[in-house]
Amino acid sequence: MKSKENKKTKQIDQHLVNNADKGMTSNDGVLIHDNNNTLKAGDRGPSLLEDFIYQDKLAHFDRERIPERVVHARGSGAHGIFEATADISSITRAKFLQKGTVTPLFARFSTVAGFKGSTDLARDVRGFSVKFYTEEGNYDLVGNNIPVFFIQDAMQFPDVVHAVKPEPNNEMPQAASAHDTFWDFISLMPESAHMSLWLMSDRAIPRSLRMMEGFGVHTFKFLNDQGKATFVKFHWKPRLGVHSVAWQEAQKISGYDADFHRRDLWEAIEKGDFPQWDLAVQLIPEEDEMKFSFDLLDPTKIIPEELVPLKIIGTMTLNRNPENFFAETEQIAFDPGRLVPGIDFSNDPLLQGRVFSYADTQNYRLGGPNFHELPINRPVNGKFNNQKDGFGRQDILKGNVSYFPNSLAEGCPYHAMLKGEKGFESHSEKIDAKKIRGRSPSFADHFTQARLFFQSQSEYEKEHIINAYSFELSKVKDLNVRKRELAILNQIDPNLAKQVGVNLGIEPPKELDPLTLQFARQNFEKYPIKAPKPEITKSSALSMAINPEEGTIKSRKVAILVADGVNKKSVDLMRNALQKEGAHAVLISTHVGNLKYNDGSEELVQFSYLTEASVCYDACYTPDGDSIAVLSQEPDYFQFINEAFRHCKALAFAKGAEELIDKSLFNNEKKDKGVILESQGNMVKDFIYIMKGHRIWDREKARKVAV
Ligand code: HDE
Repeated sequence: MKSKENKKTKQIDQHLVNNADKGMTSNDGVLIHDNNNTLKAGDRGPSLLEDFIYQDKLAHFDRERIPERVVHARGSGAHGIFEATADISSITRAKFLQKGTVTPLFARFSTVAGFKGSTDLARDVRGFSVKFYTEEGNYDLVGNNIPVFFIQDAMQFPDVVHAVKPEPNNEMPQAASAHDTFWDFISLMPESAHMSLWLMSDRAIPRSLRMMEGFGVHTFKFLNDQGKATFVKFHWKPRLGVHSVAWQEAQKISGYDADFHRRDLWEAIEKGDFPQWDLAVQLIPEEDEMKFSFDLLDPTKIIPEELVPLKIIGTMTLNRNPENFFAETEQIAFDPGRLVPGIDFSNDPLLQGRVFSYADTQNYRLGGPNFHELPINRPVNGKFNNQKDGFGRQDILKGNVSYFPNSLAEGCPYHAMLKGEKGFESHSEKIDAKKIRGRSPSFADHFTQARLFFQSQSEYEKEHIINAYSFELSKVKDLNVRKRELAILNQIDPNLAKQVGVNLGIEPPKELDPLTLQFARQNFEKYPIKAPKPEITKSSALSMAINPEEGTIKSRKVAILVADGVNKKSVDLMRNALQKEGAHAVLISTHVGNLKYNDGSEELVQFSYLTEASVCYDACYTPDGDSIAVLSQEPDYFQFINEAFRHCKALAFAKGAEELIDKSLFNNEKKDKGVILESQGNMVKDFIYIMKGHRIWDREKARKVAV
């Protein structure tokens, strides 16, 4: 598709139903006279079995639910496009990746562990799935926001999922890894050490789905026209940068707005702040497969960007919200096992296992083999084969032929090879091996990259990781589990183990626990091994720390804290400046409805201190005016600014509002660089600059305020 026309949304639109001006009908199109009352034998008599209108309504209602996804049940999605921007024609023949091609897509972001109705702000991995509706069929890149995985072999997937999900006896806790079974499993599985560090980092509590990276995780293969393979890793880089919230904030957001991420994505698209990511690849020539100190096929390893730089090959833009959550976001069926020509699997044993599981789960979840025909799943180039029948079949196959070879239908649908066309072909890789049920010894180094990750973090990020392990392991009741995990942390970084140990009141064991060793030795004859020397010990790409000079406040939400009598000029000064930067100012007052300005004008306000909390905003500003007398008596106002301070956000105060700081819990912190006073410089400019740095994390270190 070269033009900007979106074939997918056009296809979807054919299925839209609009009830406007329509009389209500039964499912068979019969106009309904009364949809409030069942048919009865007299006013006070029993209901009659012949009431087909009632049965039609209730029978459908009784079947409204389908099984939620066994993992990644909670998700939010949107339509968009992908525009290929680089010439990689010598590397892959995939048409949608050829420079200038525009392809419609649907993206779904998810948490892993929680049920469908759980909070968005759980500490968790985020799914990052993209279905490209290409001219050569659907291609699904089903990734995560963390580039490595807990396990190396698909056989253990049900185990890791059972361990993290709510415990089977009491179904607790919901959407949380901070419990015994998860850490029991992790502490027996040293291969999960690397991913557990990412999970304990701020990556696991994103500020927004629009502000997280995505990774294909596995190594895949690109194939060119000649069938030559190149290994490839996929990365999605958000144009808005990679940002998190603070852990305490995450917990509070879960109470104030459990849909925080879903709402943020929805509102951004509605406002025209279309989220964008660049798609980047790391390309590794086939000959270099064995060149690294780690195995490319091991999904617990990254390829540091310093070893293989990223090459940007296109951009994804999400520009349309679904019309209907169930029909689109819920019924979309992702499957990393379906490829288009020019892309192939590697032999990563986790990826190989995924190839089976996804189609299998869709067959169950979506009720049979015709889920490909649901509008959201249909390829835009059509599907033509001899598969037929099954529950919910929609396509109506013409003619009497549904087999191949045939002559009665002139050999159609034909095989590409018979017409000299090129369809999907797998890489003709030579394999000469014995069948074994086991693991490659090259997968046995579990700590070097975990260490690389930890050592690449800034000081505040390390602190957050220490706090996260301390939080999670404190929630574990079994003391042996705590100790066993501490022994793993000690292998990664003694200082990490020591500090977590202080919080748990345990001295970190020097050696891995005998049980951990026993299970690891089931997979690796020699364990632990002497790790190969890593190419690097620090990688700046692994840290989320940012330089405000490179930051943006585009689409951020800033609370303007007002009350009746507020000075309009003082409000507009900030609001206009924020608007120029693409940020959104939101007025919060003591009541919703009309706000009275000092100049007599009025403005409709939709948010009050009763409904809003600072955790749902990126920064706050207090303009001056007669509102100050009101706010100085308003405990919820002080709660708002105290919390904003605690969560390391920028707070600006107009000159006449500065006195409010004296009543706050940070009244000694007027010199804090994130507390910006109009009387002391260029307030608007300084405020925006500080916001570009996302948070003033060093404020946290000093633990200057407790709320
Ligand atoms: Fe999945 N995974 N997974 N997974 N996964 C599912 O498919 C599975 C893995 C990922 O938005 C399920 O439709 C196995 C890695 C995402 O709809 C299921 C293994 C990565 C989503 C399944 C893995 C992922 C899923 C559940 C180990 C990152 C949500 C419902 C071999 C690269 C997709 C469903 C969406 C969903 C199986 C490991 C990402 C059961 C067996 C590694 C983003 O099929």
